[in-house]
Amino acid sequence: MIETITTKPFEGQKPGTSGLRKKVPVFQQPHYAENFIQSIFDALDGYGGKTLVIGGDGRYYNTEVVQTAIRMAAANGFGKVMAGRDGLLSTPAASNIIRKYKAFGGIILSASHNPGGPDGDFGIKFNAANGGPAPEGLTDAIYAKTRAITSYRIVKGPDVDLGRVGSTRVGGMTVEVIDPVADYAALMQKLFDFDAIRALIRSGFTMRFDGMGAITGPYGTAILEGLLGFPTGTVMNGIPLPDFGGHHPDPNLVHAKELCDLVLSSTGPDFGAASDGDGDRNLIIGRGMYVTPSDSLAILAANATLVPGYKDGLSGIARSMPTSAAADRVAEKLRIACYETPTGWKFFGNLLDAKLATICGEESFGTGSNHVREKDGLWAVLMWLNILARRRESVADIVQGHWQAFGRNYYSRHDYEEVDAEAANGLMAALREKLPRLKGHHGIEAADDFAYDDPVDGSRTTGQGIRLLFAGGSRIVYRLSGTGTAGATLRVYIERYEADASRHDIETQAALADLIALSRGIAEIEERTGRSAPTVIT
Ligand code: VG1
Ligand code: CO
Repeated sequence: MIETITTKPFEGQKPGTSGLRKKVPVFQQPHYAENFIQSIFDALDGYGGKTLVIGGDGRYYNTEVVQTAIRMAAANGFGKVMAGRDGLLSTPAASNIIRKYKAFGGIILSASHNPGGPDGDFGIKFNAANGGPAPEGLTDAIYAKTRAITSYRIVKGPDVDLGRVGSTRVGGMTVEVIDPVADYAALMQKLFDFDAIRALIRSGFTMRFDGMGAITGPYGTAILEGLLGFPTGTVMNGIPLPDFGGHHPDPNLVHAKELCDLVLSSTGPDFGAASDGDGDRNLIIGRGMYVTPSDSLAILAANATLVPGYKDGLSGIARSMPTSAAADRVAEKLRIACYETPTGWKFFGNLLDAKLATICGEESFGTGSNHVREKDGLWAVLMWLNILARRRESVADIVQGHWQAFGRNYYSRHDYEEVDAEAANGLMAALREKLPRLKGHHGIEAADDFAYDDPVDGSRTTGQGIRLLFAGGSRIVYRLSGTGTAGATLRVYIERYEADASRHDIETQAALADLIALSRGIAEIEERTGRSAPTVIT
């Protein structure tokens, strides 16, 4: 039954910010997915007889790779696979299943916020027993295995019926097909005051949730409409589709435009939210008020004790380096630590495991807590709902009140997508070379290439983004994306702190105009990439 198939390494199977992401046709090459999955197993030890969780965001090619991964897990000696029905599991739900059932780890099939479909993107990542993305040491080991692989093991046989909850066997291994939503919904009910949110809804509070044709549709429908009682139709684009209905499942002002237009209008619902392809990102908007992810992190942290799951307070806050310093000000007031990590959720795992941080966030619409080891879109939505239910103020009032108390960190990210990779690398190299000479010019107080020393395991990660730090807390940060699949994406993060409440209502791009111009000039963006403006501004 077990076959050993001879294979040869593929170039470039190096995991990025969050797993291996490539175009679907790349993954469809014979042996391509198999090589990567075998390399994951080859980099691991001691999984014989243990449980592996498998699921994905339902994008095109999901089912095929779920079937392959199940048969390879059987051939490699796992004792059991737990798979979501129809091969579906949101990323935070998968993290929860791994933790709850003490699995050895999980394989999550997703390219997250990247578009799907036959010409879209696909991805594979491994999460460890703590439920979190493989740390760097492990992704490096997986990559090394992909470069040396000579064969993989797979059980031959018919496909597993993934359409029904229940148990079957593949080779010597048990396959348990589980409801993808139930355990996650149970966890949310433990953390949040559903009665308080129900009372808020009865008082006339309205919301819209955009599933973006991706994985959170079923979760949003079950929890928001089913358990909480929001009216049917509150969840839009709620059915997961292999191509996300043609949407780009990235919950931001550009790609969730329909929702944003609706909620930002004066007649819109009180509250709007969206999630991404695999359910780990969140967009939060109130009537007439878009909440930046950096502000959202700070506000959730400042109000966390209103929520049952966090009533005893936070041990610490962690944010990725490019995320604004709004959360730092909250941590300071709460007299707790604030950690600054490189981009990517894998860097939060150690802090959460060691109980150094309770809430974490990234400027890229990612927020989460110690309840799982991934960022969690619906969790953030429920945090907001619970806080709104307790405070009974509008989103706009809560945000403005927060700025008044802490000051406002004007913040924006400018993405230059799919630029020529050589030009982008040249731009970063030139910036790096310039670093020692920048101090003292344009008000720059310090300039460096961010490096992180993990306080738990002592590992050091270098080259995580060029930072220009100005007097008064302003910053410009440059880094190249590690999740794209075509060319290079240059991300420029711009931030300015404003303490004076009478200057908190300036339009963001206008408030940052000087720094934006400087960000383009110092890095010679137009000269080097031919781009006079970013493709996406969030
Ligand atoms: C982007 C974001 C980063 C996030 C990562 C994965 O990475 O900037 O903050 O953790 O996506 O999110 P990059 O390297 O392209 O900047 V997801 O929802 O795509 O798993
Ligand atoms: Co995602």
